Amino acid sequence: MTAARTLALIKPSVAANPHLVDTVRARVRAEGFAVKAERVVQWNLDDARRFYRQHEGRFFYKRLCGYMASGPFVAMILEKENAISDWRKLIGPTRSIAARLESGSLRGDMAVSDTRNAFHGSDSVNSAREEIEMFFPEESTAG
Ligand code: YYY
Ligand code: MG
Repeated sequence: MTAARTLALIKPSVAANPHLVDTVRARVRAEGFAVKAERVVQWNLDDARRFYRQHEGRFFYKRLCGYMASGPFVAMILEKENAISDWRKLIGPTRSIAARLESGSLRGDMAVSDTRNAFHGSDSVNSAREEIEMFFPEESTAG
């Protein structure tokens, strides 16, 4: 089976704590993902609005963008068979209460609210390609 790639973000509330970031990295490797690239990113509000433009108008949009621009976060390319769905399964549900019920999920352990939910994962092959290109243009596999 060919390895697939996804874009993972460790959002600012977790990225602020190096010990937590190390815990996440260890978990990522233990679950069989290879970290192909990693960088620290700081967004302004417009960067956040662009990335989450599909949610413009939703009740949580403003606080989501504020959160994502609140401090540095970690972007990673993760590689593994079924990387997209396996990473989303490992982080767990979007909503924090649901995540807490998924024992072992990273959001269950580290999300503090529906908005400050600690992690992002691409949701499709197309979004993974676009999001990887956005953060790691040198890693592009297009063409
Ligand atoms: O893909 P995922 O991050 O799990 O959820 P989305 O439905 O794409 O929402 C993006 C982002 O928006 C979510 O990670 C937190 C925030 N959000 C929120 O603050 N409150 C909600 N009820 C739903 C989503
Ligand atoms: Mg999403």
